[in-house]
Amino acid sequence: MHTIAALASGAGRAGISVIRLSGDDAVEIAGKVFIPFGKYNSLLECESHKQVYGKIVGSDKKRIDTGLCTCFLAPHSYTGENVVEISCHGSPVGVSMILTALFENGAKAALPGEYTKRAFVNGKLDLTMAEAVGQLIDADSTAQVKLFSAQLEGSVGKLVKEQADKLTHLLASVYAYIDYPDEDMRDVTDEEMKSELEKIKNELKRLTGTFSTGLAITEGVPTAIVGLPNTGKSSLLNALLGYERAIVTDVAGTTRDVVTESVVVGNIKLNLSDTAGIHETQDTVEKIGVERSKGKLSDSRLVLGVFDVTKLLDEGDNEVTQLLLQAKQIKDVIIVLNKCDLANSDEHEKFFKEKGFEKIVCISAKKKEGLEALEKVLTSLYPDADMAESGLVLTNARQHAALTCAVCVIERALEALKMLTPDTACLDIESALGQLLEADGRSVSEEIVNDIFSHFCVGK
Ligand SMILES: Nc1nc2c(ncn2[C@@H]2O[C@H](COP(=O)(O)OP(=O)(O)OP(=O)(O)O)[C@@H](O)[C@H]2O)c(=O)[nH]1
Ligand SMILES: [Mg+2]
Repeated sequence: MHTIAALASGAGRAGISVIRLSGDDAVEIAGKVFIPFGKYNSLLECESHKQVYGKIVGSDKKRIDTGLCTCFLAPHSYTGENVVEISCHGSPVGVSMILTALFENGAKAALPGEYTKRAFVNGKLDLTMAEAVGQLIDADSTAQVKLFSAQLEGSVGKLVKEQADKLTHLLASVYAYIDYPDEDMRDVTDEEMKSELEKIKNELKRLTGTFSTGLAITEGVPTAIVGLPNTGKSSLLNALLGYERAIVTDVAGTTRDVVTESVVVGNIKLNLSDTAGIHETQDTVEKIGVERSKGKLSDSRLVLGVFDVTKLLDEGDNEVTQLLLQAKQIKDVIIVLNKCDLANSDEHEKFFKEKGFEKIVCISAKKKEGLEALEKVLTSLYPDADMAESGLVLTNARQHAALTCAVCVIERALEALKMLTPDTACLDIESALGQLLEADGRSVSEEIVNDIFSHFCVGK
C-alpha cells in the first residue's frame, strides 16, 4: 500500500506532537526526514519498537527540529503495515514543515480514518473494534471511556464471533442432512439444534437489550425538568450541574426560555432541559414559556417532576400531576419532592404513591441534599449501565440493527423447526449468520466501510 502521513495527535500548539506514517515505504520515507543520533547511520538500521533520538530535517537537509522516532515493522503495528511515529515539538508550523518534507519524499496525506481502516482491512481489528476506536476518541465521560476501551479489546466482536461460530456448526449439520437425508450424518439432533438456536438467540437478545442503556451512556437521555413555578426546577438543574447555570430567584416565573445542559449522573448522561413553571398566565412571554415546557415534556424520555413540599397540594399540583401521569405511560417519570430542608415530605409522598408513582425522591436542591438518592433511582432505570466496564453494552446503531435482524431470523428458524425438518431452517440460519458477519465486519459492503471511516478524523 502507498504510504500515508498525518498528524496523529491533536491539532494546535502542544508540548509534543506525533506524526504517523503507514505503508510499504514508511521507514524509507521517514528515514529521509529523521536522522538518528548515535550509533545508527539511518532509520533503516533501527530496531522495530525501539525509540531513537535524532534530528528532523527538511528536503534541503537543514534541521527543522529534534525529536524521537519509533518504527513498528509489519505486521506488528497498528495498521499491520510498516508504521513510523515521529514525536516532535508541538508547534503547528514545525509540524507542517515536517509533514511537507514527508510529502516531498513520497508520502501521501492520510484520509479521515485511513489508519484504522487499514488496520481493519489487514485484519488487525474487526469492525466493532474499529468503531470503538472512533467512539473512544470522542468519549466525554468516564463510563464511555471504560465502555469503548473494552469494546476496543473486542468484547462485542468476541461475543458476536462466538455466536457466528455456533451458527456455522449448526449449518454444517443442516447441510449434511440435506445432502444425505437418509443416512444419519448429522452430529446435532433436532432437539440439540433447537436448544442451541435458543441459546444463541438469548445471548444476542441480551446484547441488543442493552442498546437503550448504551444510548443513555453515549448520546444521553432527553430529560425535562418540569413543575409549578418556584418549586426549585432551576435550583435542581444547577445542583446537578454543580454550578449556577440558570437564574434562581424567589420570583415565580423566573425561567421563561428553556435552559439546556448535559451532565453525567452515575454512568448515565442526562440532556437536561430546565423549563418555565407550568401554570395559567396572561403574560405573553410566560405563555410561550409554558408552551415550550409542555413541548419539552413531550419530547423527553425522562421527566423530573419537581414539587415544593413547603406548600399544601393544590389545584396547580393536580394539573401537573395529571400531565405526569399521562407522560408516565410512555416514559420514565421521577417525582422530585424539593425543599425537604424546610418541611416534612410525608403528605406529598403519600399523595404521589396513591397516584401510582413508584419513583419518588426527597431532596433539597438548595442545600444539595438527597442527590445521591436521585442518582440511585436514575441508575435503577438503566441497570445495564453497570456492565459498561465489560464493554457488553451496545452503543452502535449499525451493530444493533444487524444483531436485531439476526435475532428475528433465528426466531423464525425456531418456529419452522417446531413443525418441519431441519432443512427448512437452513435459509434463516444462513441469514442470521450473514447478519453476524456484517456486525463484526467480516462480510460487509465497501460502501458501509467507507462510510464508517469517513466519519473519523484525519490521523486516526
Ligand atoms: N430552602 C430551599 N429553598 C429552595 C430550594 N430549592 C429552591 N429554593 C428556593 O426557591 C426559590 C425558587 O427556586 P428556582 O430554582 O428559581 O425555582 P424554579 O422552579 O426554577 O422557578 P421558576 O423558574 O420561576 O419556575 C428560590 O428562592 C430558591 O432559592 C430548596 O431545596 N430549599
Ligand atoms: Mg426556573
